Amino acid sequence: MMTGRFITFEGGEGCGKSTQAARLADELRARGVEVVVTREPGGTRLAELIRSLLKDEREDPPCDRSELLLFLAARAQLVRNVIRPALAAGKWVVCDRFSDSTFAYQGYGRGLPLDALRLMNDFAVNGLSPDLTLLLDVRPEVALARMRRREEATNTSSDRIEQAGDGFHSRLRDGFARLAEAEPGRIKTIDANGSQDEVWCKVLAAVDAAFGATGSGRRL
Ligand code: Z5A
Repeated sequence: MMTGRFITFEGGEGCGKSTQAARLADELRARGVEVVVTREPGGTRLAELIRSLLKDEREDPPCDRSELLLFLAARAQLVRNVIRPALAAGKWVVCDRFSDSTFAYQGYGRGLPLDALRLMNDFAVNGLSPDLTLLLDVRPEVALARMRRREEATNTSSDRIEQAGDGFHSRLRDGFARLAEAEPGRIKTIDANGSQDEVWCKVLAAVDAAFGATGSGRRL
């Protein structure tokens, strides 16, 4: 059976994941690779509904444990209905956030126990792990400036999770760094403070180093 490749983008908000994920998908398609681009939470009808539940301002916001369960429910659905079928068909999947976001946000950020998160996440994904994770690391002030510019351009304001506060965001960045330290083979940290083109060069170099420049090689 053919198997595709599974690439995830991770990082704090405003790090440029969505921008770079779209660019990578375009590049891979130009190289003749069939690509599915998706995101978390979301990517299926049910998971997009869960996304709205999680992101919208609510009178009854989810507590930390129900927030976790909602993220995992969305992930289980995405893995079962989109990611595994695509990989089995030999397609490459590029996903904006995946399990590492749960460990960083709900674990390091919210303080839920990591051991429990790993067990529960493993149940949700049924053992699936990305072949390559690109962690886009930006200084908080750079990310904040990008988010402000976007809010001004789109006339929107920060959502519930984005408003979590400075302590949360520094725990988050530190958490992502620890995850990368623990799995240097899978998680590649990319300095994402520069321009979109500068970051893109680093993203492409990391993908080519992992899979070969044609896009068809195996992970080294
Ligand atoms: N979450 C969680 O808690 N647990 C989980 O398990 C999962 C998620 C899966 C999802 O929000 C939220 O859910 C997220 C984590 C939590 N929390 N927050 N907050 P989302 O999907 O709506 O948003 P996001 O994932 O945080 O992404 P984002 O805010 O849209 O940012 P991004 O995708 O990293 O960046 P971008 O959209 O590509 O770029 C942001 C802006 O900067 C945009 O205007 C770009 O044009 C601009 N940009 C991008 N790159 C650059 C460079 N290099 N220079 C200058 N400007 C740039």
